[in-house]
Amino acid sequence: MNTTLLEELDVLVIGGGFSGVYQLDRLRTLGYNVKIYEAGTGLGGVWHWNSYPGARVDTWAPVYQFSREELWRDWNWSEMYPGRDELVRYFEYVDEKLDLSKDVRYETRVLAGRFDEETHTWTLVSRNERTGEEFTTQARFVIMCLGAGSKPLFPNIPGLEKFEGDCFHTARWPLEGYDLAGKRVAVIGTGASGIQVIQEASKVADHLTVFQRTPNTALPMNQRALGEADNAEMKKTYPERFANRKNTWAGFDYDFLKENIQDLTEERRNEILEELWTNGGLQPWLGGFLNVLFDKDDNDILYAFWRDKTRQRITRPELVELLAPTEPIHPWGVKRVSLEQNYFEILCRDNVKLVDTSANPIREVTSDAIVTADGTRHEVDVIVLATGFDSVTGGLTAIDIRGTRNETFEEVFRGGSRTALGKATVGFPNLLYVYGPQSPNAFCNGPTCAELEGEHLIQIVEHMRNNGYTRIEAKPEAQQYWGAHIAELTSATLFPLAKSWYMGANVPGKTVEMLMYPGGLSVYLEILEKAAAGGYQEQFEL
Ligand code: N01
Repeated sequence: MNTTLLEELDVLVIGGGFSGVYQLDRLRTLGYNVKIYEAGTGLGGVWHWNSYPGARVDTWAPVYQFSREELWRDWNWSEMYPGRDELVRYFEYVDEKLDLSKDVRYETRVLAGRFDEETHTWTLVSRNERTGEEFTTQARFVIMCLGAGSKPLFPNIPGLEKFEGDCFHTARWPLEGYDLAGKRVAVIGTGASGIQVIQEASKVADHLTVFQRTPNTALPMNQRALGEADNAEMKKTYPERFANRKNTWAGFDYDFLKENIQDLTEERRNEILEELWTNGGLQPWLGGFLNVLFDKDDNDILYAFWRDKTRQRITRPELVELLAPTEPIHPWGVKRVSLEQNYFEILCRDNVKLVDTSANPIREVTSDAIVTADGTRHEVDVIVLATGFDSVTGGLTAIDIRGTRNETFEEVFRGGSRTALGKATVGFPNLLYVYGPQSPNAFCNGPTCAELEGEHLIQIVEHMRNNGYTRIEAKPEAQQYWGAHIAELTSATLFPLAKSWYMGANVPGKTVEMLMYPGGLSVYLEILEKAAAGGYQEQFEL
């Protein structure tokens, strides 16, 4: 830590997405000396980095924004599911309204941190990404606002480095843009990012080869353009939508239905499902039947409904079993459900070829082709790696932060993530998470958690200040309880039956475990409230 001390802060917030912005604004208003360090050149978090063609949000606009009236009163959305560029503009608008940038250090990547037991402060080393210069910061608190997808996952495919064309991960797409027009494009991966980039690439590419390992049980987005009148109408509903979020499982303006799918007649069940499909978006999932996530028979009913609806759209017979198999590969809805716009029709186009890598894996990449196990050479100009992230924990384990036991997160999380309440980890005093491991995280709409969970974090910091405490650390017994509680909740669900990033199963060598708190946002908030009422004595050493 022999670099120049640049500044001393009460709070250092790492990451400038929804969570980081909320923390900066609120803490600053409360009189803390606080800054965001952000590796990118702008605010927005994933929306800054994921600039691939077609990137857009799967949450509908009314609840994909901050709830403060001052921020939504004059802001109009142009689409129900806004695209990445519009979301970047939204962050610029919020920045201007709240005058955030004066307290943000952009292009600043935090590399390392050490805790001083005498002063109860963190000393952190950061690098200016443009100049390469490194400097030191001291902060009483470090608040991690790293999101679920800050560390891209690059596949370990032999020869990938020998490819002489262009190759981009969706989360590291050139910010200045890249034109796929007229090119032979390969997309590896069919998750949320893959689907979106495939949809756009198919419109302009000379030829598109899609490498699919697992079919995506995607739902129709039902995108629609929004005019001024639509926005004016929507704004009348915002206060109620925002107020409802805290009572829901996933932080949306709707929640699971009360009925069990099996208790309904086939006619009634289909009526409800048809209505959910018409509403579009994620409603058939997070506004549908909760039991589907617990009961295999219930799940099979929903899968069959999805399969039959989807099959009607697949015009190439040889693709039917690959895209919407007779039997599900995994239960429906326990791997992230994506939203699509004509995705299934697009895969049937003449300029698109689907390669099933579960049966015919990628063997290697050469200078100009992707070669599959059967020896076929798929010659391409561009490879798009839509292969996802080392999700939820990847941001933390990438930083050389060592706590009181001189261990990094990479070391501490080797056997699985460990936190008390999804807020802090033993051995890392004064380091707190919003949207961290073992919190609702990816099970919660981002802006909702940024505000509602974020507010609890601010309460913790306020509790410290009001009581003159200078050190807070997770208690080992609280951490053990929280991990066991999450494991117990998870074991009652069907989530372990999918090889998904929710379970850390997408990263070779990563412990397979539920990375989020799966009890739902409303219950999580109640638990945090109870902890606050008890002065956090059970959860933290103060
Ligand atoms: O990543 P993913 P993502 N060889 O992990 C495949 C959010 N998000 O970037 O399923 C071959 O979901 C992998 O195959 P399989 C959202 O929460 C939101 O798409 O593991 N294939 C899979 O198909 C989302 O869930 C939005 O068998 C390989 C794909 O790559 C999360 O981010 C938009 C492979 C990875 O899918 C992550 O989504 C975008 C290999 N070696 C993202 N490695 C919106 O809100 C991986 N795959 C719209």
